[in-house]
Amino acid sequence: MNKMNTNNKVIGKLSGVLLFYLFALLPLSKAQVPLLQNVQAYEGMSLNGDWHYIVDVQEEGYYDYRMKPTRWGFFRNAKPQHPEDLIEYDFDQSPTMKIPSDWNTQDERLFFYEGTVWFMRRFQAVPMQDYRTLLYFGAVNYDCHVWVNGKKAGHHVGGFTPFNFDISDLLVDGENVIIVKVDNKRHAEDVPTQIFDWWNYGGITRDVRLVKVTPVYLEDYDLHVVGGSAADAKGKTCTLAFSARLNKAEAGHKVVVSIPELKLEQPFTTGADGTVSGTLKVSRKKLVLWSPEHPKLYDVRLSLDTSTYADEIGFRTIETRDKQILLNGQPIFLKGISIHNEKPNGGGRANSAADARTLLSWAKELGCNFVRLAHYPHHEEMVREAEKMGILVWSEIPVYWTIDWTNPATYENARCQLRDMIARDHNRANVIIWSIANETPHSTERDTFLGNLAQYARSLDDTRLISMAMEVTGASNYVNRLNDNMNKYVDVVSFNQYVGWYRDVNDAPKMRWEIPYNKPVIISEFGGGAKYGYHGAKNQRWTEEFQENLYIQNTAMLDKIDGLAGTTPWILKDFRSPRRVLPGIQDYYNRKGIFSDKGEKKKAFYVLKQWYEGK
Ligand code: GCB
Repeated sequence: MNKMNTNNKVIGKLSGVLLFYLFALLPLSKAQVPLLQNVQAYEGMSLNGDWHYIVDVQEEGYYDYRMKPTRWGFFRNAKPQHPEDLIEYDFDQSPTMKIPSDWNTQDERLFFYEGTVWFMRRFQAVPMQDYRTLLYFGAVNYDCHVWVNGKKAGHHVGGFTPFNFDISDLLVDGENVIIVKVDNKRHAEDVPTQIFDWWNYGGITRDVRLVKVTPVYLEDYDLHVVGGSAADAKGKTCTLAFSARLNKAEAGHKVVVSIPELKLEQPFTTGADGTVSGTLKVSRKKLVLWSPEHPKLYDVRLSLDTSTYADEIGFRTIETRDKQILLNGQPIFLKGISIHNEKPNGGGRANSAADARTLLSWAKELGCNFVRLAHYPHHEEMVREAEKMGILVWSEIPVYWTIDWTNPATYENARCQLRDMIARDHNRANVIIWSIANETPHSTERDTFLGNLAQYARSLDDTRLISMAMEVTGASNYVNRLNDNMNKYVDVVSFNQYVGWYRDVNDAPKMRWEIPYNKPVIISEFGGGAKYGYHGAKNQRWTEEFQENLYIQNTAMLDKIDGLAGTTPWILKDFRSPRRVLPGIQDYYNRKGIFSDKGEKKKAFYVLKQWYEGK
């Protein structure tokens, strides 16, 4: 090869890189639209099923050389047009994976993989003049780019919240191709950041759907019972507050909300900003409130102009009074358990209503009326199934440990995850707590970041409680004092403590807890590890007896905490974590479950169950 040729090659390569960067920087699409409320109510088409995939360790698929030799980016789904054409990929010849799923448990080569995988599937579409089409993803972990027929539909960051793109203008009559590039590499500025104690399951982990909407549609609505009116037993009438927002700021659209069982129906007309709000009155005697004992849901119909959509909505109030949590005006002790969104039998991301039912039925068997869905928003079915089963929910965003507090992009990322968690679930009666963080080391920067997040959460939803899992610092050896500047932002002070695991179990009887705030207290984590079926003395680490004794000591200790309003021990079942490497015991599982990864009960289960029976 002479010098000239070499230079040409370099120039060719440089312009390829330039094209790539231009491509990456240009805002090619503004198709992401605010999350559609209650997507399940809409007609559409599931895109779950077999998707072809290509593992792309070096981000080759992003390069898009428009010169010979042709090296088309994967998002074009290019095919050789002539015998001499060089295209070095082929989705149709690549293997398939079931979606939704995590790639780590679908292909054993990808068990530890963190990087990029490209997915492709085809579907048939007919153009619908009077409708628009949204492409909805329940969640994709972590960073994803989406193309429809070679054109960019959008980009989304964050592994656990839903998002939708309006792809109407990208569709063609007949066969269409969707390509999704998913990258789950960790970065210091991400949410969560680089180190976390759960498996970084990559992929299109939740449902994918095409959703048919009218050009003007109900982007969001909210219906809830107004605080005091339901909680006050003497009141004769309850007030239901209703609000809704269209996707367009258009006046004169008719929105009707009706609850046939209560014989309620009320029309509203949108103002120039495309919103409506108002109240409905219902007799207090007639309204059955949602509670764990009676998880009553009403069929609710919402119509916009000539289309009607169905939802099921429960009504309850949640508030605090001094150190108590009041559900429907009555004090409640939250008998909870923390849960990761992992499949009940073995590992892998849980991704169905059936998974949710199994996990929640274990919590029920334990006597729970509450679950902490840690450390990120779980599958929507976890919340919906829990609502049907009478289980209250703490829902959380993955602001976990040491986030990049001073980075504006990190804050924006956390803010969007919080926004979309609330957007998805704010009509679910069982969700009572939005949690904004877990175990975040104190600093002024962290206080600013979290203070802003807390205020933002409250501005979106002031009908629920705000909390976060804090850390307690030892004032002396046996005195633990909660001293967190975030106390003024939260309604419930919650903290994690690991007496018996990260410190000696014999300390438990001597421990004192000082919580100098007049707010209810939730112990958001306590626990320790045990390998199911491993038995021995109670001072032998990893035995079921060790964990059992830890639960006996801890429950006795926690009973002495003034204002204790609930606990969510760590954790329902053993879960996969790359931090947990001890061979023969952990084998990449965090063993703090009171169930094994396969659903077998450990001895600690019975201690907790008995404690909850007494509550
Ligand atoms: C914690 C974390 C949780 C961990 C747990 C543990 O404090 O919040 O994510 O898994 O401790 O097992 O150490």
